Amino acid sequence: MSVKKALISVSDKTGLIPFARRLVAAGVQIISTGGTASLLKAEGVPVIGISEVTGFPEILDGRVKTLHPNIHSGLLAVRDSEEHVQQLKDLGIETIDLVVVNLYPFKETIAKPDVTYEDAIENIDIGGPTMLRSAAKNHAFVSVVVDAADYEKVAEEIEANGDTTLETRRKLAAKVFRHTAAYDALISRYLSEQVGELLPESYTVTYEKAQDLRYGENPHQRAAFYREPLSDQLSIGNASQLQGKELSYNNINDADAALAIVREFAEPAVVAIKHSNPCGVGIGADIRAAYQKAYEADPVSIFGGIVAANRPIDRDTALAMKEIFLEIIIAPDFNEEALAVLAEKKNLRLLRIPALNEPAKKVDNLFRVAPVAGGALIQDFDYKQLEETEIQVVTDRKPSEEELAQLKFAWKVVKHVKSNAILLAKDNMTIGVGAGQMNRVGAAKIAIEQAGALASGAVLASDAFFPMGDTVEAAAKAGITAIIQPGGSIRDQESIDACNRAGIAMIFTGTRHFKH
Ligand code: 93A
Repeated sequence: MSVKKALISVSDKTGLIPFARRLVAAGVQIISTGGTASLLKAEGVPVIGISEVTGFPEILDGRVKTLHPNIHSGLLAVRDSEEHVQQLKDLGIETIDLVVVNLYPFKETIAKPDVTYEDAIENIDIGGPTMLRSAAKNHAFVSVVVDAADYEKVAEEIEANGDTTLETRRKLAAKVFRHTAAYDALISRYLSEQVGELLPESYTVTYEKAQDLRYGENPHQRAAFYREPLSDQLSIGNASQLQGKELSYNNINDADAALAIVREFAEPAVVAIKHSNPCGVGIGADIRAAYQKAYEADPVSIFGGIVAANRPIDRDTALAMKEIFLEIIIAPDFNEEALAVLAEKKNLRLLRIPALNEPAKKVDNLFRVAPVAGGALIQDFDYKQLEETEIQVVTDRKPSEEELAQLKFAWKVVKHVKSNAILLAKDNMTIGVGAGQMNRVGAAKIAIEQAGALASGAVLASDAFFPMGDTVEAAAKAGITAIIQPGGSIRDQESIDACNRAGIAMIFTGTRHFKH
């Protein structure tokens, strides 16, 4: 078998001309549709217009160009079936051996901020996927190229042997069905969203591979990083790496945790993460001051950590960061001097996410997917922020202005600590974090012990209510002066009484922030 006829119909014409020239030089005849044919002709590549093959004009503004039995019979005929070959002969239809198609840019269209519904619909390709699927089904005989990255290999094989190998055709066919499945997934998702069905009976998001990873959480686990096609700008999938080693699985997971926290803040903030929990968070008048707080919060745990900042990194901040071993620094930008300072640390990964400069927006159609064996749990991201009207003082004493500021700061961070979570804060920095404990008072003890002498005069945040009075008693003993928690336990009164006895001011938020 050899490739005699190719059908080329592409929206993205990148790299097409040199590829088409090589096909022609190898003796392949090219059939093509409107815009593609015009381009090929203009470049001096001989083409047969699609209408010559179909005997039918391209009609309905191009909605019907290739949807014709002459095309699909030419693609689907089993070449070693006498019956098929005879049928084609009787009808005067010729076989097509190679299909080169890429589709109307649906994803790019819906990504436009001012896209109209009509525009989106018009960019649903029907004829393209149909040809791709016909050719891919018949890959025993037909080659199908949907990705310009495959032009080179296909041209080489045709030049060398007159045809592609079966192995190549099988790979190309598999790629086609991945591609059309992802294309349809995006269309179904868009249309479902338009009618308010955000979690329909099947959840169809096709992730796109961003990179292979050397391994997963541990070296014996295989892993890759996939990107959500509609991911919001403020996500690790939209980071550009400026220097350093390749990102690992744990790096990406921790970077994601860092971004979730830093986006809570409008003021300059720095977050340090270890094992997906914050070990130090600080806010300040500028990014250097915020980093100092994040560092002093826990100068031991930040070692080998991942740091995210919501302001560009300047020279001073870079010099301070350079002092210790960090895995990653994430920021909206790094100025020239900062880059020069950090360049000395070859392995240190620098990630730029320009959107970190902007206040975080709630994205309605993106969900957090948590795998469980046999499926996935899908829920909203926890974007809930505390409203002034939700604050309810439940103790005799009201928090002072400074206590209230610290309570709000602590509340923004505790939400991102694995449950059960207790967090202590003072002077715009975290000073003790108790994460992932099976009982709440245990988390409090860890946070208090870490804070040491600093616990006295600090505030405490709890991600969920106190089931009994023991946590407040531990806090009182350590000298905590104010507490923020959701409230809602049947034994809330025990905790309130304990606060009143110790002169602690406590506020309820009415919102729980479990995170697992
Ligand atoms: O409107 S369509 O769904 N109807 C068709 O019959 C058809 N045939 C090819 N879209 C169709 N195509 C698509 O047109 C291809 O998938 C490709 O993306 C595009 C190329 O059009 P042109 O050659 O006119 O630039």
